Amino acid sequence: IFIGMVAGIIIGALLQFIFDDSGDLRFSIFSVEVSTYGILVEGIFSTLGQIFISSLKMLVVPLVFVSLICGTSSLSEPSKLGRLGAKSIGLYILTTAIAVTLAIMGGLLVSPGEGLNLQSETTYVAKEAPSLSQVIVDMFPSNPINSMAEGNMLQIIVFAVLLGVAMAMTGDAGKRLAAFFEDVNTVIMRLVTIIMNLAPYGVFVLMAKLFATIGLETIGGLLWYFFLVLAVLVIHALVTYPVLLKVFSGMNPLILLQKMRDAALFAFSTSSSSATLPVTMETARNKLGIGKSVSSFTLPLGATINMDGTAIMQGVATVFIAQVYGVDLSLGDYVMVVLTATLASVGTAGVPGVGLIMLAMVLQQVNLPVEGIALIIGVDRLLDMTRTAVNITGDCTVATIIAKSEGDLDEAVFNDPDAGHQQE
Ligand code: DAS
Repeated sequence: IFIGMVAGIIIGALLQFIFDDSGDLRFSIFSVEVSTYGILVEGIFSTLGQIFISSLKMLVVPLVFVSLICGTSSLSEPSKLGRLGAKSIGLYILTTAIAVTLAIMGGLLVSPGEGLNLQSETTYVAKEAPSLSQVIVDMFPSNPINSMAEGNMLQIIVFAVLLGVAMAMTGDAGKRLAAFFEDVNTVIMRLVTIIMNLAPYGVFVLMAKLFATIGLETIGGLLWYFFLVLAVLVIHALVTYPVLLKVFSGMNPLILLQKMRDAALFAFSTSSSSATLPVTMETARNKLGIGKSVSSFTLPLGATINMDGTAIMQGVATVFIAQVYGVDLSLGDYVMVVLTATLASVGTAGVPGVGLIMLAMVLQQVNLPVEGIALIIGVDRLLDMTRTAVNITGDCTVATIIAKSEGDLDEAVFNDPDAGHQQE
């Protein structure tokens, strides 16, 4: 993907150099009958780029619907849903909501997309902010099939969770259906992998078109966006988590961060919370002293529904894209972004690049141009690696807090700097 990005930037910049803004050759070396620029940039790059973006959007509804059904139907056995479930889900939602709020505040403070005023193919008017009670009423679908057809993600999420809970409470029939959805989920995740394998080519054409048509000031905005996401990720990992750990468990945050190093590096290199889960579990048990009953429940749950890093990217990206396209989002819209990004991270499986697919959903929900993803997709891989490391750090922080509150934390192991190394 990185090579695709660099190649796209080079080709795009070359095209910008050879052709002027109206698409004519800057130097009349030879008379070109059909404008190469038109065929290349408006034709091939634009078409292929739109196909790639559409294929990302294509996955949103099935991915969220099925992965949430699988998540809730396996989760909501009454035994599991007890205190542990309530604490885990409560803390995961809390940390993710803090993450998105930090991201939006950062975006409004730094305003990375200010003054870039790109025109999107269709004009976007931010819809008037619905009242909070209306937002809650609108979350419940009167026609779930219509919600899917419209891509109304909050309604799809609510329907999937209710269906999952009902399945878990319907004995054999529910178990058969859950097994069916597990298979569908496996196939859809394969489809996600296939699409993400096309990402290098998709990123190439998107970046080539972008850099052939945008001005230097937008590149500046892109760099602001990139470093702002990194900054909020670092703040969330080094401030929010340590404060929450200290306040809710009294344990030493520096020890946790130091012990998370290996797992965080693994997450960084794989960009996948799910792939990192075995390492996260080993770190939790052998280095942090978190008992089996808590770690075996909260960490798999966290790898699936707790993605603070992803929510941070989505918060900053939404503000950036709104600014770039000159759309003024209202406070109600930002509340909707917090809600959707938090719920989106619930429906996001921990695989590379899936946070970007969910971003399409957040943008749709606040009526922003989804093609704005083309602006940031080129730098997303490096951000994905960093936010995945933040995602699993959040999982371990919450697991430590819950283990302490459940009396399932071996503090001697937690405070022993060499714990867990003996086994290696
Ligand atoms: N890479 C995802 C994860 O595994 C997060 C993302 O795509 O944002 O956590």
